[in-house]
Amino acid sequence: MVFKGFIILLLSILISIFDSLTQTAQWEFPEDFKFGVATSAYQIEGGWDEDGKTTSVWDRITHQTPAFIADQSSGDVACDSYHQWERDVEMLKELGVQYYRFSLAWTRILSGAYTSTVNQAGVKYYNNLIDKLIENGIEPVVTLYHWDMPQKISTLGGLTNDAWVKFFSHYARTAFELFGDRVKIWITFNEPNIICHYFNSVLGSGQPAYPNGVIEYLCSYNLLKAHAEAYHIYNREFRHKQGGKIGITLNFEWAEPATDKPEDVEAAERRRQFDFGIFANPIINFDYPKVVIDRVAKRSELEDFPESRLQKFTFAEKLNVKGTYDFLGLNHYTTWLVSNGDEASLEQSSFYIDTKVSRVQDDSWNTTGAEDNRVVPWGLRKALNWIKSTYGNPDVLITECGYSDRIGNLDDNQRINFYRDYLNATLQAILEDGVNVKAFMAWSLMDNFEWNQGYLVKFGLYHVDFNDPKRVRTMKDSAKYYQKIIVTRRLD
Ligand code: PNW
Repeated sequence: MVFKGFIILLLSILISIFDSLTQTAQWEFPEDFKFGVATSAYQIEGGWDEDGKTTSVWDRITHQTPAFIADQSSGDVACDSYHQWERDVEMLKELGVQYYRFSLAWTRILSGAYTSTVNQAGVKYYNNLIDKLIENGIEPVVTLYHWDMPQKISTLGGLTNDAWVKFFSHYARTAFELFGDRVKIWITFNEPNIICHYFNSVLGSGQPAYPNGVIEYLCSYNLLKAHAEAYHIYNREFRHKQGGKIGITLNFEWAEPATDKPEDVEAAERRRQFDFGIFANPIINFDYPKVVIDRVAKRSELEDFPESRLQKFTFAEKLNVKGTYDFLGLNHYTTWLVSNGDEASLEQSSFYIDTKVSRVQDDSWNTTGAEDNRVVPWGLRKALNWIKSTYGNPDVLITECGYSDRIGNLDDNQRINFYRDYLNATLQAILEDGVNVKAFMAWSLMDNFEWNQGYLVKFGLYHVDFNDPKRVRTMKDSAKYYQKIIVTRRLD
């Protein structure tokens, strides 16, 4: 009897040890999951007119209209990565990341009035960087367009001119030719919705910076066509010999219904479709989302437009855009509570007015140190689940996620908490919900030029001393934390 009891006790102890072992083994990032960090050319490189680089819209706006930038600064020098790139690779090595996402400056690689000539010095810069990354076992994830449009192309109307498709295709093909032997993950555009809906003067169309419900859709249409063209070029001319992957990065702030009322639930879904679906649906499913088509048509009619302001695809174009992705890039920062909005005055017309929602953030959610984006980790999990169910569970690379502050302190505990919670949400989405998330890239490797916030808002895992001509970089505590997660592949 005693012996039997002993055996049972022993067995149950063994079972519970086995259980806890397998459970902890399971609560880890899957073997093929990659950790990385992200940056973009204009935000870090500097060297704005060196070695044959031509002017981009960001060079133009920072020089011509400094008031557009909160601290009247520019990316002329930024983190000086044009000269300090070896230090950047050292940091990546120190972090232990598998991926480094950066963008190419179109104006560094192609020169001439309409960017038809290869600029060897610019090519050499990226060759050096890419070679060094590979030498150190870090895979380059390369964005072709992270907002630094050649100024000349902007004066033609940028993305509102369909010649954009030709300019961009030429640039994309050149990049595949030059770097595709080593770069295996390509991203055509960073955040089309920001490009077309927010700063259209600087980023998209070359038109004045006011929301415009005609320009925004024209920009989206040409952007999707250019994306598809780049994808097909890769497919036809490069994939068989280079064997890489190509996708697009969309920005998605989760839209949570503010109440259970059907009109708010509907409004939240409308917002998701206007923000994300407008680009994801043509690429993954087919055509623009129905709610976008219907709503823009209705509003256009109220505004007395002769037809819908939404730039429609022909059937052939819909087919050509469909399926042009190997993965979906996701940038995620925050979450909003969304409710149904009123029909705005008919004097104005814009994408946001078309969306017909209002949104707020909950006061109980923690603010970031820069007080804009609130910290809502469950929003990331919901966004990932929505992508899974809306688009048939495509492979998702989280290409940006990060925390901002204004102090740039090295003991950045809030940023540590942020990464812990957002990485945990990612892990839940993978392990509990079966979402195909394949990578997480922290924004950003280091403090850098945060667009119209200049150097006031800091996202870095590394601090950068912008008063030092060498732009000395120092590891923050969050970098050490990320380093540890990358080694252990688990959260505490
Ligand atoms: C992303 N918003 O931009 C960009 O890809 C990065 O270049 C940038 O530095 C980073 O986020 C941090 O801001 C966004 O207003 C800009 O919703 C604005 C918004 C979202 C993303």
